[in-house]
Amino acid sequence: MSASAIITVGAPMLPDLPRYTALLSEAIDAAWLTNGGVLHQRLEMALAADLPGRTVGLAASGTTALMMALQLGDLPPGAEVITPAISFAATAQVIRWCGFQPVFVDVQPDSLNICPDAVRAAITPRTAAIMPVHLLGQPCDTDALADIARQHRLWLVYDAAHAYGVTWQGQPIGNFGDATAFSLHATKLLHTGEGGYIVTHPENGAAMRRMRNFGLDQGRPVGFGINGKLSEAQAAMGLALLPDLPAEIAARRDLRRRYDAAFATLPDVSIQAARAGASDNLTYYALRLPPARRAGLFNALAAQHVFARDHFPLLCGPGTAFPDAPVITAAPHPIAPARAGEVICLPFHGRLSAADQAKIIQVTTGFIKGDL
Ligand code: T4K
Repeated sequence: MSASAIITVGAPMLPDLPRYTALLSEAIDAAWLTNGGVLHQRLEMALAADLPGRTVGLAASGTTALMMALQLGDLPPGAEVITPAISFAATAQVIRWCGFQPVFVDVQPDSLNICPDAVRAAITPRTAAIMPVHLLGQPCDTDALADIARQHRLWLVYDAAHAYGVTWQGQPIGNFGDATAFSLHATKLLHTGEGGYIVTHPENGAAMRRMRNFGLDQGRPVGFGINGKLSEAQAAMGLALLPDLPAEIAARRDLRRRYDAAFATLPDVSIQAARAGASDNLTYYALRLPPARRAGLFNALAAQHVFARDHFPLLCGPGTAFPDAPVITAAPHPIAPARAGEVICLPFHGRLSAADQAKIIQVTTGFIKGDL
């Protein structure tokens, strides 16, 4: 089978090579490769342009961005951090790497985002922060979470790894909470290969910049830090891609429209669509169907060399990195364990051809209708 016969779930935007190499040449000519060079500054300014009133800080990855966003809260060692039971592995691992205790709570059945009632049920005297995830780019219940954080004096840091470009209630998604961490990994809509960024209040800006550079201030270690810096080569990738972003967005909107039209009336299948008040997530295209059917669909697609994915499992319980942690819920029974098995992400990227999408639609509808 040739490589071109394989249809992958994602494919990164690729830069125009002359534009990319011209940017790389700037760094090489300046003999300045990292530690806040001019390309880094330019990309930071470009990202900040959509976020007036907030400070933006690039980071080496979405994971380091999330670590720093959490550490900016100055939480006591061993503090409990409440987070949803469904996400990518990084969310809970960040909490553990920072020396805190993840407390997994239930999700809402429609969005699979953290359930505010479950958050309330999980609060103890040791709780110091809430780390919700805008899963699949769908905004969380930000008003309820802000109320809880205010009432209990908790640090509210959003994992927005999937939410580049998303708006909610007319505002950029980075405007919510004390800090928000985005991923700029190659699998995301806008990317720098590896990379990420933090959005926070301007008063946290100096601490954030110090933290990502080993806690140094004028060369002296005055605070807690890490090497969380994004290099000039990474910044060059982001800058080179920005002019092509509108075309990538337009292509993904077309793909989404065609998928939605094909799947709208299928029995037993729901489209993980944007919440009312939110813009479309253009990072992933996800369907939900009963777990046993989902496994069958994975196999039916794989038989045709189409590789769908489920990146967002249950993070706690047997067989996970947190085997003894329960899912705390305010419902009679936890929702997350059953619902985590429902999501399937279909191939979704700007170079997916109409013919390949037609094949994915044909296999999916054929399987659901029982023709395959
Ligand atoms: N929080 C949440 C909720 C997250 O989902 C993530 C990351 C993070 C935090 C942490 O952000 P980062 O530290 O990663 O910035 C991917 C990504 O590595 C990861 O960023 C992402 N979430 C996660 C959901 O997915 P894999 O293991 O699925 O990637 P991989 O290599 O299987 O690639 C996926 C598809 O993309 C394949 O079809 C192949 C294609 N691909 C991939 C790469 C890297 C390409 O065609 N070219 C490429 O260069 O993890």
